[in-house]
Amino acid sequence: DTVLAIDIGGTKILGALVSGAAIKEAVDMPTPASGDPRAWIADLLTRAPGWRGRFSRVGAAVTGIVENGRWSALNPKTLSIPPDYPLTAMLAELAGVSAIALNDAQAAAWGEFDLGAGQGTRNCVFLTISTGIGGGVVAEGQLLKGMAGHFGQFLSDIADNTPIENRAAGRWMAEAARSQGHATDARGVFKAASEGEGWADSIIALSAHRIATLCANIQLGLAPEKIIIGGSIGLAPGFIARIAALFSDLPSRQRPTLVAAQLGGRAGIVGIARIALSSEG
Ligand code: ADP
Ligand code: BMX
Repeated sequence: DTVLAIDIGGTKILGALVSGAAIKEAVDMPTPASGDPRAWIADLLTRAPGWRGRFSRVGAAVTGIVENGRWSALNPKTLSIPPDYPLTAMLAELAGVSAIALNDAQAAAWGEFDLGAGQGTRNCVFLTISTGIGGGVVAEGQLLKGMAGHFGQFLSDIADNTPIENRAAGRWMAEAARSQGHATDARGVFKAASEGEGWADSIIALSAHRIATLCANIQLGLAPEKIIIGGSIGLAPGFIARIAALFSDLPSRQRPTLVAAQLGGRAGIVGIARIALSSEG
């Protein structure tokens, strides 16, 4: 059975035909900053004209929260979504088959648990370091859904009401660069750091420090066997090692084990396709 799998992030949208664990074909486009998600998906499908009739279900892994098929943003800075958006109904109508949808990091957690770096564990956490920071939890072999795992929304102080992702993820890196007179995105910050720019290295160091703190706290809360790191920033060369280096003073039983997502940027696509075909889908 083949699934049309779609991953809508704050920066990019991926579409793929997935059969089992195999991605047969894939297309991508930047995520529009505003407008109707229906037009985004219609645009994506025009980039894959030969796909119609080749899939039996649609599965969407999306940034934000999905409840009863309706989609909303928790943090509109990561992606602004029309409130209470009827996502599965729109997908089913455009694709002509039934649709399911789940949070992007939850879907990716399942993909990695089932077919990637989480294989062989019973308890693992997936963290995407991307436009924002998303999380998914597999506990005793079960994926936790709903609000569970929204680690990017962790607050350092209830009074200032600012989620950690607004001080560590891709959108923040671009803002931090701009505030120092460098008009670039997070990718540009990594490039500048690799060329020896101290301002860029400082931004990455601060992000790594905050994410290390987050991981240490996740370890205390859930004791996962592994914390699997994905997202384009999480998977940027050297970033995981930089976070892990900050754990050296922790007692060994409190120290997180960080590993890179084996499915890379495709964890969400693969995970949602598996879920779409499973009985619970
Ligand atoms: P999404 O948030 O849409 O799921 P990504 O996982 O690609 O997408 O994360 C997007 C963020 O990653 C953006 O802030 C972008 O600037 C940054 N980024 C993209 N490519 C790279 C790269 N090669 N190195 C570092 N950062 C990157
Ligand atoms: C935010 C939140 C999460 C999402 C995470 C990663 C929104 C729109 N999104 O914390 O639901 O999992 O970002 O999203 O509130 P990404 O776009 O960075 O992959």
